[in-house]
Amino acid sequence: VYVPTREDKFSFGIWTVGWQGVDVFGGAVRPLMAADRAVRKLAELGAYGVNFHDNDVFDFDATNAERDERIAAFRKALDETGLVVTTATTNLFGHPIFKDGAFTANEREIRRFALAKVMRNLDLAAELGAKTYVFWGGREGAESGAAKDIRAALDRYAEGLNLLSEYVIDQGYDIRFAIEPKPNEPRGDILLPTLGHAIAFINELAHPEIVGVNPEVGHEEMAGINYAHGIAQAMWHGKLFHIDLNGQNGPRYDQDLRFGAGNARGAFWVVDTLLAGGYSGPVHFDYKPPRTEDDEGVWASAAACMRNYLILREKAKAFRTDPEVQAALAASRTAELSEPTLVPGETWRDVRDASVDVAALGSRGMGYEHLDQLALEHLYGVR
Ligand code: GLT
Ligand code: MN
Ligand code: MN
Repeated sequence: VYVPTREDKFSFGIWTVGWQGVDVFGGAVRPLMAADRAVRKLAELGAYGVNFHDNDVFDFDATNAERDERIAAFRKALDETGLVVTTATTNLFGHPIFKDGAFTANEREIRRFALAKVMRNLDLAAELGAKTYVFWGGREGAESGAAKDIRAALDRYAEGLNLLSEYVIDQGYDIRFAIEPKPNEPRGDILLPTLGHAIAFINELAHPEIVGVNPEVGHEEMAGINYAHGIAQAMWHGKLFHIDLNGQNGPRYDQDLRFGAGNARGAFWVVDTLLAGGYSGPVHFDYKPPRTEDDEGVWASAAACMRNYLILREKAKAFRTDPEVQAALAASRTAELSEPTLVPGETWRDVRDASVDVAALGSRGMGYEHLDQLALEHLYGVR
């Protein structure tokens, strides 16, 4: 049990297991990992797919020959393992040229360079079969007030995504975009800080139909937001194109813990929400094996992401099928929320003078404590 299969559609960013542990206070603790090694090891562990940045595969300043060689090795590993490239993205944050952003850099030449970099990797993404292309705008933001005209920056952000949408459409690529929100880090304040900001922004774009979101557990929790509620709303809008699952302990720096660590109770509701909403995209993990880990620890943590998802999936299903839970849900009138407030044919005239038993309804408890205790007992493993 809890052994991942390809049907579970687990995928990982190449940069996750490949993270060398460089942080603000210290250098690398692990050797460089080539993308093809990550692919082979992830396949062994039972993953289904991968996601990559252009520069996870080849260096920013690679010559064309070096680039081709790295891509060939990556492709060979994919072919030999059967791992699928579900998703791709662009590194628009690592190089000093992006220190003030990519699509929203004040300097126009940098914006033009960023667009070219994305288009080039969109070609590779399409070639490798990726269906989703992620935009995490980590450097699109500011540390101070006057540095960035936010409305102009949003104009440029939209201009960039509109141009890239047109590129994908003109090239006939079967690719959709997914914006990944984050409130801060590495910039002091990042544009499109939460799911809600991103969804509202998408509605202003020229091709909103091909743009959705890629919410990350930790990023929403850094903003103090309930991730399960967030993805439920994204699904309600038809915008949950992709997910970045990981773990986080409340509002602090981006921890990128393995999925199921950190806010474990939140993770239970995340899995429950994905099941309820019929999410069918890749179950993608974006985490960082802590700096304390050696190579063995890296693979232990990658395996744990998948195992924790499977454990929580079992628990969520057991919770939903438990007769006591079903009785508690009924006692809490949860199904009644799906009934429209008006019956067909009614108008505001029918409720304008509605009279209800205010005292009775006001004094009647909801029974949520009992219901939630049942959920916790499933999670704690005593039911
Ligand atoms: C970076 C970031 C992630 C994003 C990746 C996509 S890169 O590691 O921390 O949250 O998903 O660009
Ligand atoms: Mn993160
Ligand atoms: Mn992410």
